[in-house]
Amino acid sequence: MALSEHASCAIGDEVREALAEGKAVVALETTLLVHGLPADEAATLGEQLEAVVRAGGAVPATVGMIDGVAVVGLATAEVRRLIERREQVAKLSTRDLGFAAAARRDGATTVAATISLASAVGVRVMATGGIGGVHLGAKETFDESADLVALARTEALVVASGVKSILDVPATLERLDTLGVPVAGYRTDRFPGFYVRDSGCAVAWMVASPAEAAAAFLNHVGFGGKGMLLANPVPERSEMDPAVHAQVLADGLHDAMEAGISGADVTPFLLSHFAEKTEGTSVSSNVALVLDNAGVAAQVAVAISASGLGN
Ligand code: PSU
Ligand code: MN
Repeated sequence: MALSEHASCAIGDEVREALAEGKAVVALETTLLVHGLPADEAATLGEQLEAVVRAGGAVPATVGMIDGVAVVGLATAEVRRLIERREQVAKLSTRDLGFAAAARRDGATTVAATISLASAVGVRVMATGGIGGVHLGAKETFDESADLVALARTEALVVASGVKSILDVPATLERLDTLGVPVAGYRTDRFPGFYVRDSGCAVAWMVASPAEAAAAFLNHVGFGGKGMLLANPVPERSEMDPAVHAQVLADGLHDAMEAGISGADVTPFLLSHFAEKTEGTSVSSNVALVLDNAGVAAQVAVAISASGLGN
């Protein structure tokens, strides 16, 4: 996708240089920092994520919107501004970009908006915690994250620990199948369940190394495919107790229903419920898994750029 002259998207200097030199770049989203985690954790995590990407040999490109300008490669101070002013910062999915730009808003980008912007400037690898998916009760509400269709139409390899456990995991996998988005387990044949390593669902494909992931993605794109999900489970030592997880989840879903929470507010509501009820354990597994995903994404981006077939 090329951006038209009406859409302004700025590229950070370091990202621009890296792209010109064919160096590996990894896109990072801001919704998880601004609307998914408590502010204290988020500020540190934003910087840690960039450091992990660099340690893996790639250049980080954190994506968001500042005063209506979409930016691929935000400066540290800009990421901080989004985190600090979170109340005024919009959660931007693909449908929101144009309106937020016209209104000169500050915005944090979801996976959908992040891959759309990143791929438009030539960055195809992205890391996050968990992608959005089909919500429980979607049969009545039709609540399915735009992340899924964005993956279907955007050339992007997203490294994530599955989808948040607060979603309907089997339905999400069915939708990805329908949309032609391959899901590969990174060194596992189980689909991860975000805070836990096994969601109870299997994956069709498994890769054992960053090079294998890169080869699968490049071949997928070669056959006309677009997005791909590389599912990397939370590191073992940071996994949440699966029994605690199941209980907190059931309570949270009940509370959300009672409070009449719907649409884009469901994810932030349940994530903060988890943080509160597990006294931060969910936050530390969330942080650990996102960092691990950033490291894997950097290695895959390096393997893709080494292939000479672009970023
Ligand atoms: N993963 C997290 N925390 C988050 C999200 C993902 O660990 O806050 C965000 C991502 O930005 C994802 C979005 O794209 O939630 C999905 O929101 P929705 O279901 O409204 O599309
Ligand atoms: Mn939704």
